[in-house]
Amino acid sequence: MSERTVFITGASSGFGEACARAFAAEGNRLVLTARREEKLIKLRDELVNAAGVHIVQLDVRDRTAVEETVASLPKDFRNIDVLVNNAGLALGLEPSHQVAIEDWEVMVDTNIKGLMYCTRTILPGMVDRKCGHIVNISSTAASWPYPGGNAYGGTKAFVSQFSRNLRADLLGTRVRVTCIEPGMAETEFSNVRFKGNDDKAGQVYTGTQPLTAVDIAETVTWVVNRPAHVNINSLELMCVDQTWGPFAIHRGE
Ligand code: NDP
Ligand code: 8X3
Repeated sequence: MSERTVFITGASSGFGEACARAFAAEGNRLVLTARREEKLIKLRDELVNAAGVHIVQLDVRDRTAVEETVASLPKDFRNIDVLVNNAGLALGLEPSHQVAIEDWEVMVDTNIKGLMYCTRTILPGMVDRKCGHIVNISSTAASWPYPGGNAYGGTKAFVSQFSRNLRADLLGTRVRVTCIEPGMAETEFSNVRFKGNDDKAGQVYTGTQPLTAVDIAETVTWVVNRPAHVNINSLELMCVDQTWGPFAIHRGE
C-alpha cells in the first residue's frame, strides 16, 4: 500500500502520540499538531520510519490558526489522506450545579469546536480527491452517563453524532468516517482532568488493567487499513476490568 499523509491533532501525548508512532511504523507521512511544541520536536526525532514528519504548534480552538496551518502545509504534506481528530480533554468531575463554567467552555471549545474546525478545513481536499478518512476520537462517555461526566459526555455525544452525520453528507465521495469510542485508558487524560493532581489521577486506574494508548492506536490503524470499500462506522472498546453499572436509585427524601 502506498504511503498516506496522516494529520493528527493532540499528538503530544496519549492516543495521538501512539497513533503517530503506529502510522510512522507503517512508513506514512505525518503532520503532528498540539500546543506543546517541545513534545512534538522530541517525537519527530524518534519517528525515523516515517516517510516524513511535519510538526505544527496548534491550539485547535483557534479557527484561524487551524486554517493557516492547513493552508501553509509543505507541498509533500498537503494532500491529507487521514485526519485523526484526537485532541480533547475532560476537566473536573464536579456535578453540574457546582462545576466551573469555564471548564465547560474549554471542553466545548476543544472537543466540539476544535474538531469541527479541523474537519471543515481538511475535508474539502478529501472530497476533491475522492479519497480520505476522518477518524474521530469520541468516548464511551458519549453513550453512557456517569456522575460528573456532564459536559464532557455531552461533547463526546456530539462527536459521535457528528461522525454519523458526516457519513450521511459524504455518501458518493469515497471519503470514510469512523468514530472510535474508548473507555478508561491510562494516558495524561486523568492528570489533565484533575488539573495536575497526579495522585488522584493514578487512583482512577489502581487495581485495574486499563486500555493503553497503544490499544487505541492499533484500533485506529486497523480501521484505516480496511479495504477502501469498507467503512467502520463506530467502534466502542473498554478494558475487561470496566463495564456498566446498574441504574442509580435515590430512596428517601
Ligand atoms: P492526553 O491528555 O494524554 O492527550 C490529549 C492530547 O490532546 C494532548 O496531546 C494535548 O496536547 C491535546 N490537546 C488538548 N487540548 C488541545 C488544544 N486546545 N489544542 C490542541 N491539542 C490539544 O489524553 P488522551 O490521549 O487520553 O486523549 C485523547 C483523546 O481521547 C481525547 O479526545 C479524549 O477525550 C479521548 N478519550 C480518552 C480516554 C481516556 O480514558 N484516556 C477515553 C476515551 C476518549 P497539548 O496539551 O500539547 O496541546
Ligand atoms: C474518557 C473515558 O470514562 O473517563 O473519555 O469518560 S471516561
